[in-house]
Amino acid sequence: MADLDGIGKSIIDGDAESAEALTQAALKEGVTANELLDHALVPGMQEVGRLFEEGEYYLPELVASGEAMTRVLELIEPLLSRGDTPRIGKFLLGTVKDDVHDIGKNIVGMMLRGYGWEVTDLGVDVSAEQFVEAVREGDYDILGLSALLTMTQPSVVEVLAALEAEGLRPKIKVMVGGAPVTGEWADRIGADGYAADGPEAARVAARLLKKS
Ligand code: B12
Repeated sequence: MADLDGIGKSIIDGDAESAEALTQAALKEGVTANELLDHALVPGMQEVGRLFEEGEYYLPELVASGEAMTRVLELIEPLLSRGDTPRIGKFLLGTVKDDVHDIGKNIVGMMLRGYGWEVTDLGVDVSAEQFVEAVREGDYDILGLSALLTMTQPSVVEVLAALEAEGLRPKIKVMVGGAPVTGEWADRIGADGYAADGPEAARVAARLLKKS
């Protein structure tokens, strides 16, 4: 029996080695990458967030859990991003300025690749100017902006304003996501779409592509 609870606990404990070993064992037993995400990894990270919020965890624990999660995501990435799927569109992705959270963004990117999107990931702490430059240079269908801090939500608005100012807004659909982001907020700032997780991101992206 795959030890999904054990994997979640290793993430919570920030024990990358145990998380990797248990994940490898689970994959050998036929557990799918999506099962791992839904039943071990994402709940584990949510618990880390709760412990941090309640003052039981501090930054070093957050960092260790983040690293354990990143190592496991690297292991399951090839399973999520199947290379043989036909390309359905081009997706530009990044975490906004002053924000270095990338776990959720990376999951969204992997899932979109799995659903057949060609994904270009600009990384973290990406400025509005960098997004604008990439949109101008490439022929992307959708831009996905990730923000995990209430403090960096204004950076999302800045990207939209910069695209507008450069006359590029009609060229691309914009999707937003991240823990503090809601569908209501996405509507309010004039984004085209919002999604709470990877599978929803793939559904919304497919819908937006049809509209464009
Ligand atoms: C891990 C973590 C870190 C790690 C990040 C490691 C990494 N490589 O990403 C480190 C240690 C670096 C970190 C630092 C900080 N963090 Co932090 N962090 C977290 C934590 C615990 C988990 C985030 C995570 O990975 N979740 C798991 C993934 C799967 O979920 P997700 O990110 O939400 O992504 C999903 C969806 O949101 C969505 N999605 C995400 N992006 C996108 C994009 C698009 C386009 C779409 C469609 C969807 C989408 O799909 C994803 C997949 O399901 C959260 C707690 C939480 N509840 O989120 C705090 C949290 C986000 N951090 C917080 C804080 C305060 C900080 C620091 C300021 C702490 C400090 N004092 O320094 C710094 C800020 C650093 C910076 N400038 O960015 C606060 C933010 C509070 C707020 N409302 O602003 C939180 C909420 C913790 C808390 N409860 O207080 N953090």
